[in-house]
Amino acid sequence: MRTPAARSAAAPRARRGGRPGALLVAVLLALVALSGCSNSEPTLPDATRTAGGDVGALSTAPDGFQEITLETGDDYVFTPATFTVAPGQVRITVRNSADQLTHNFLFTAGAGPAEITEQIPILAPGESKTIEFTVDVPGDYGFECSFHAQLGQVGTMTVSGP
Ligand SMILES: [Cu+2]
Repeated sequence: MRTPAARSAAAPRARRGGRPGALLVAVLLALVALSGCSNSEPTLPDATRTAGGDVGALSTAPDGFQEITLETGDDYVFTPATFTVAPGQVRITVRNSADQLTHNFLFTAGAGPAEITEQIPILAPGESKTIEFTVDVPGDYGFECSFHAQLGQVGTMTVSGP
């Protein structure tokens, strides 16, 4: 905690050598680390995520697939956690920008009006994987990281009506 970098980051206006500032940073970091366990709402902690320009934006590829990229990291959140597609072909890419946490991506069994069995069984830190499927039945399809669903790493894909 006494490295020059830590001191300058902690307290540009250091009080008596910056130690109180460093402590405050340590407490804040601990709170950020704990928030995934105590908070079941999959909200996005802004400070921990650098939003890539393509994340969360639904587009239609030349081959007709609706495409969207989700991101996850060293927390228990998918970004975005909710999105909407039209009935048809869907291509979902999940990017794990974490340094530490391994995630996965699957549609929660029995949670949607129809079954979607395509999944990403394992997504290591730094990996990006893509699944493709066709969905016809409108409604809400719950998805999750099965490793961290208990910690709130869940979301919903809505298929709009015709
Ligand atoms: Cu996870």
